[in-house]
Amino acid sequence: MSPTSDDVLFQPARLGAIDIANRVVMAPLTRNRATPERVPSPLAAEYYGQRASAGLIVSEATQISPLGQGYLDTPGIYNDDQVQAWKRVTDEVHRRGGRIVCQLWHVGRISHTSLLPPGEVPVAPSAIRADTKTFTSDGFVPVSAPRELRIDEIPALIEDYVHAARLSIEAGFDGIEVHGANGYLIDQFLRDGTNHRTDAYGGSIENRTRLLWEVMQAVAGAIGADRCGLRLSPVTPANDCHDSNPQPLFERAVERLDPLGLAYIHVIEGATGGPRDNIPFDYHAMRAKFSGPWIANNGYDKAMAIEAIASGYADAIAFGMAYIANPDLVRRLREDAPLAQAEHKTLYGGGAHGYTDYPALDEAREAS
Ligand code: 8OZ
Repeated sequence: MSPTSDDVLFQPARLGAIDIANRVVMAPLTRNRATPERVPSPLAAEYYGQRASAGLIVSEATQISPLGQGYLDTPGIYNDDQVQAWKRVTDEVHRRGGRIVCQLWHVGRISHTSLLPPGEVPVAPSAIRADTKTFTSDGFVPVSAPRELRIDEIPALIEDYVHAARLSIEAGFDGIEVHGANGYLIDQFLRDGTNHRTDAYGGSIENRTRLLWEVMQAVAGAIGADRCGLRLSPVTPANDCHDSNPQPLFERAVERLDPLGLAYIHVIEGATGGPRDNIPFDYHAMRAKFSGPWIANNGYDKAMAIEAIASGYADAIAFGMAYIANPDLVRRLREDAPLAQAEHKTLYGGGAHGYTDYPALDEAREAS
């Protein structure tokens, strides 16, 4: 019996080595509730556990090294305390039948010296300061001027991704997702607005996609390509990043990765968290360059999600904002139940309120 069109969203699938129970993915969501030691919040196990009915959870962006941090109170995955804390999260998600990957993050130039080890400044493909702000202990401040990463520093940078990928597996994650989106370090290398290098990592599309390709090859070699995903955002204006010709750039980026056999590619369509049509881009042409699983994201509702999967374009759909206030989003989508709205002032930072206290449908009905 072939599934009815509604059912396609709730069918199991495989993303590389990761079996998912349905096609609803929880997108990575920065919540700024880590401890001052950059260890995930003690509440994180409950928060992610509440959302374990997602086919796959992508963790909040998690820095691969102290230099990869760009905001206050975001967690890392580069030391043992972090591994132990993440282990509690992955155990709880698995206990509740879910799957979770760790999103590996290096912010590059989107940082401030007050967040970095003493004497360090943010690193970037080129010494071009972003016209944006970040959140520090002094509130929102302009990001610091970055320095150009030297070519002889790139092997150690790649090693930081590998180390974080290995620690992710040690912490019980089902895999990793490299954060190649939203104007952070890898995206800064991809785009000609932020990458003015004249060495093997700048200039041509082959050169600008080199770091991404080397990182993906290295993490795949360390933990298995079928446990490695990647997130990209071809036309987002987030974090002051831009490219003169994104279509061939992103088509080549994914075509180059295709032979690796990655678990999936995850694409933010349009402006992250904003309009889907800010800049014209042919996502189907990009998708055609990659033969593995595809996750689409940004502003999808149930009907759009069903259409994207039923048409064969995507294998799963990631929901970000909806997951803040709807821990049981899968059930709500299945039953066409109303979606709760997230409270904006508790998105970033704070404690349980606005984090672990959004009720599931049954509790919400009992309370009303
Ligand atoms: C919101 C606030 C801070 C960081 C991203 C990791 O845009 C983020 C992020 C989102 O990918």
